[in-house]
Amino acid sequence: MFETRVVSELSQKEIRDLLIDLGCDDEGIEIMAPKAEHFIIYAKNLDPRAANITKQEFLSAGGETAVAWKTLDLSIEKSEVLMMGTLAQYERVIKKLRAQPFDLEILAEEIERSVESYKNRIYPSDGGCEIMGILNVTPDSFFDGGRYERTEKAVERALQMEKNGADIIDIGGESTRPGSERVSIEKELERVIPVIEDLAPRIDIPLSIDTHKPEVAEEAVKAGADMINDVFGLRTEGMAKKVADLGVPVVIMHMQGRPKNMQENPSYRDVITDISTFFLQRIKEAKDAGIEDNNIIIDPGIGFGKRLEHNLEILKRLNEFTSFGYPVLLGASRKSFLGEILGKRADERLFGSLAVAASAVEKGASYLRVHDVKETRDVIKTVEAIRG
Ligand code: PT1
Repeated sequence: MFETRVVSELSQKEIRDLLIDLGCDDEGIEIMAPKAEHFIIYAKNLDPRAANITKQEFLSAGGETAVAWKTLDLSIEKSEVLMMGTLAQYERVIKKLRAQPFDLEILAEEIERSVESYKNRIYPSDGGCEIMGILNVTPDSFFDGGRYERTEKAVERALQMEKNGADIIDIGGESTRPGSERVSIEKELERVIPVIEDLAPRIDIPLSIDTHKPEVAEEAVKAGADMINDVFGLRTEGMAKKVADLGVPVVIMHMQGRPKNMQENPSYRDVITDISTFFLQRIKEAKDAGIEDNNIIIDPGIGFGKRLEHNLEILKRLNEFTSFGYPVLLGASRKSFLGEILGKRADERLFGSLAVAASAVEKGASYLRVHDVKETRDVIKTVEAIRG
């Protein structure tokens, strides 16, 4: 009897080990290992002539590239392509594209960078996915009472999260849940600054300020915050410049609409492509403003102007965002899409949240923004142990 199994999705190292076990010689391994890895890469904004050349080069290398009918007869201004091939074929095509017109030299470079980033996910500092513990300093039941009491409780909770294994504490003074009203600069400062001032000298992990306002970002960093988490993705007037001046890392999150009305009618052509296009625009603006490449983190913004199907598509294809070469942050903890899947209230969504955490780590997320630090720590440790 034969024994046949599908063996796929292996890294170059795993492929090479398999070939050694099989008894291939060194020369054979060099030739075959790059043929065992496959990629499908999407690119848009190509001149249709460039798209056609790309298709020819892939076909000649034994791969394939899908283009629209309108690309073939040049009746379209810009083309999208879906390139398909083995690593070996990509290497051949990249060499050929370098000598071609219509910006194909640039496409060659971008393909190379995407593959490289996708294969070697970016991790913060010493590797491993990091936990960002959520500290909401907004008036809800937990923080009822006076300002002093509120600060005390918030500090206590942050220190507890540190003990439980958080790597970062994310402090927010303006709720951005669906339907939330805006908060004035003064109100937001009044909520978060005392907490940061009290906490900074007493805690060993970095503090993040969840704000889209340049004024709040500045005061928070002065008070001891180490990074900025911007759910508006640097779109508030003056924010990109402010973050550049402060010289701290920033999370650029995607949101369609504003919290007040973002869930009214979310719509996308393709949710992954649309969010990717948004990231590339925002990253360009961030860099133009003077923000350093290694200070940028991207976040697809689960629940921010997204229907259930959009949130699920993002989670399923989260790995695609790693090809830009920036760490990916995900915030899905206890969110309402879990309520839609499970039919459970926010306080009953722990296991759903942990399932999302496991899946996100597996797909290359570098940071998880969560309420349940202790439980998420175990999930990350376990998934990373399996991945090796
Ligand atoms: C997030 C995030 C955030 N989420 C980042 N910052 C919130 N970087 C606040 C719901 O559908 O994902 N990434 N800051 C909280 N926002 C929401 C949104 C909370 C939607 C709940 C929902 O329930």
